[in-house]
Amino acid sequence: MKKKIFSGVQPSGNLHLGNYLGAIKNFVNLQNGNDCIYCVVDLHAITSKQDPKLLNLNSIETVATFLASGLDSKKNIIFNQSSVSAHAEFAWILNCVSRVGWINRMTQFKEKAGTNKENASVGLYVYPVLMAADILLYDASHVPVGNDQKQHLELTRDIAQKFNNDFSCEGFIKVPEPIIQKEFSRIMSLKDGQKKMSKSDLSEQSRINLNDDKDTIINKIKKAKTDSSAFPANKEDLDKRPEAKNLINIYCSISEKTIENAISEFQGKNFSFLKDRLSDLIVEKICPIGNEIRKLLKDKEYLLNVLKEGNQRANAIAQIKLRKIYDKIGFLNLI
Ligand code: AQP
Repeated sequence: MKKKIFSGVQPSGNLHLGNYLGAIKNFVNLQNGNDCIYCVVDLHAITSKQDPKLLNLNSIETVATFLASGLDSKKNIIFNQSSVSAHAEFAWILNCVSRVGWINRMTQFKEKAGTNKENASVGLYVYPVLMAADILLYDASHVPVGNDQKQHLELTRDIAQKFNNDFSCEGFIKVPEPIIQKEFSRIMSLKDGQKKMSKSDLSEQSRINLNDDKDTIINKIKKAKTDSSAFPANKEDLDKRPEAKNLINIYCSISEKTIENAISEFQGKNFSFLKDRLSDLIVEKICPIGNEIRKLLKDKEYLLNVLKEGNQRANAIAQIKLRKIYDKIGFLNLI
């Protein structure tokens, strides 16, 4: 049966290998045979401070990355969140449905706010509610995300169910299912195997950007952190060694090999052998995407038109749902 897919990516910096392997690769596979909506979630991006000029450029580059990775703008709706006002309007309603205790449990807020929680934006705190609004507005049946978003998806389901209970409208807000890859769904920093690869990490060496050139990729993998022990002998040994595990995970995710196969392939060899093979593989997979991103960015008009068309299509769906939501709540629906 056709799935209704919704997912988004923040234009908060260069997209990286983690975004690709954890999310975008999945978006591309899902576009065949399903109704897919992919959003440049710029409202989410401003939960952390953004330079306005960079935010503008990053939004355009995110669309270029979607297309360069293989998404088809005719098959899918590709749009930017701030151009469809229903997202912010529905998020307010869901802020009133959600419970503070639920939001307090979100671990991503704790990680991102760090030790200075008092200084984090209120937007960062209620970010998962906006994410719920994004998904529920389109009656999405499935949401492909990286493992780091699993908790937010569970919250989205709770919010959907509470809305239906509060307004006695069972089934009106569709309760979505997550699509999370079973393996390799969390790609870690190249500098710290316990920290996820992230756009906002201050160290460029911590991630492979999708627009990195061949030499940069080779250099980053060469400098990626490993440990001084011999190559892991088995899966149990690998599990105790986060940096080695991350490099093998990336290798397996791209080559679509199993961990067991990779361990036997590299057994008895040193890490530089794995790093050479891994660089070759990443260059082969990622450089064509980077080249295509650079080519697409030469025609910004085209990229803006992709968004404009997507915005219209998304807005048409979102407005109909929002009016129905207003009716359920008892707002005077005078527009
Ligand atoms: N390291 C990762 N491994 C696997 N999946 C990942 N995703 C992000 N990082 C990894 C997945 O990519 C999709 C888009 O993510 P996002 O840009 O909307 O937000 P994020 O998860 O906050 O990504 P970053 O890179 O960490 O951004 P910043 O630093 O700006 O906060 C999501 O499906 C996510 O799961």
